[in-house]
Amino acid sequence: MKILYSPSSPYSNKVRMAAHHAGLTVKSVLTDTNANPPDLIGNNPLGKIPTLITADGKAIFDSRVIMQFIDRETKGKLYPRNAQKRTEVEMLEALCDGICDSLLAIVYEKRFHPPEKIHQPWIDRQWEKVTRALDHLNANMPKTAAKLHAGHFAMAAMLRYIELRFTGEWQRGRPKLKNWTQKFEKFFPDHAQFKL
Ligand SMILES: N[C@@H](CCC(=O)N[C@@H](CS)C(=O)NCC(=O)O)C(=O)O
Repeated sequence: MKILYSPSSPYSNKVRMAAHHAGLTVKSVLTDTNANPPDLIGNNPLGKIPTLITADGKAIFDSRVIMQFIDRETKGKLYPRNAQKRTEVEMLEALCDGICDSLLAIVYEKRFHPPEKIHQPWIDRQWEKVTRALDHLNANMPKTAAKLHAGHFAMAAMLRYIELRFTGEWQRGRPKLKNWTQKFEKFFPDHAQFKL
């Protein structure tokens, strides 16, 4: 089983940390999406990472589908069994992934356009979503203890990504969020393997 990934991809980071935590053995294969490698395009027409390829060659994407797959393969290591708690965890994951979607939209706007074509109102709109969502998270922090779940990995990956691309720009006024990574890392001792 392998995951096509890039170290700076937050969704890849989420699924790789989650697979490790759940005890699923998966090989990570460094993948440059810009080069459209056949292994990626042939398995995922969207050409996006993460893409998981099972031992019998079946492709699984996107990251939320991969997370559910890992959960089933490991008999429920990532999501709570209780329906209401499960929805809460899935919502936390969706929120953190959604923040990453907006951050990536900003990064790609700048990366793939010549300077005169960069549309600042689009960037501002995406950043508004990010700031609203971060404020919401800071006011509604998930309980974090030894039993980690999918939402924790999504949040850890998102915070690593925002710090990588928007260093020092998100912490002000959000002390709980700012201090959360330290707490998470205490319960996920192998975190250093997954630094962005
Ligand atoms: N919703 C997808 C998003 C995946 C995604 O956008 N991945 C980025 C890297 S972080 C990518 O592959 N970008 C290359 C491209 O869009 O061509 C998921 O959760 O897996």
